[in-house]
Amino acid sequence: MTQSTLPTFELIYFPIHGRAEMLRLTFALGQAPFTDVAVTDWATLKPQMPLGQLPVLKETHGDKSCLIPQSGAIIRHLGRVLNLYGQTEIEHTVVDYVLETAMDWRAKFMPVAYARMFGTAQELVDKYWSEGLDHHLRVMEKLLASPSKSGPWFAGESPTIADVAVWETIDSNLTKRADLLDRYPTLRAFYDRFAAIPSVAAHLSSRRPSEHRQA
Ligand SMILES: N[C@@H](CCC(=O)N[C@@H](CS)C(=O)NCC(=O)O)C(=O)O
Repeated sequence: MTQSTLPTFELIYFPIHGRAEMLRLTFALGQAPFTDVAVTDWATLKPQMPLGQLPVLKETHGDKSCLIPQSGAIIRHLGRVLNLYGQTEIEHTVVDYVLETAMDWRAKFMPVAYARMFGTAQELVDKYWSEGLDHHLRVMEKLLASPSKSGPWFAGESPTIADVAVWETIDSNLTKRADLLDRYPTLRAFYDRFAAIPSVAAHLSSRRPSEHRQA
């Protein structure tokens, strides 16, 4: 879709990075305007949401709107609509498996990031920082260097939603371990290259700070 044929987007979420920051970054990468709806009265809104959870994307075409739940479905939908899902069948598939790998990492990081809220045992938190994190970074470095694809991005010559998911997961981890990329120069270059994309840089310079520091 061209910019002029895009629907209107409202991204409904709490006023934190959480599960929505990947989606905000996707809009930034795709240079697509959207309204960032910061929910404060959740008790009232919850029953109106398809699954009683957030994030939800409200997409409006003329007088018709639909509500899309599930962050994984939303990022893939935006990937297709904004042409950030690779160009060939194999690139679509690479995007899928890199995205899934980033989500696996994120699932391991969340109980660490929100340790107090999750009641995560200190032993598990320590294990993540001493072993788990390096495992995920090595996996990502390997995927980025994969000989079966060309180009500097995870799925080829252009950045996709896979790059968004990996970048945001690295970024969330960086809020707690600022030196984590010191031993991963390829990932450091990827992180800096993505952050320097002008529309992404514009989002980064104006976004709300991450909640992970205070978690
Ligand atoms: N699998 C869902 C999980 C959504 C989810 O757990 N949302 C949380 C916030 S991150 C939520 O809405 N919590 C409030 C509630 O369940 O009432 C997704 O990825 O969107």
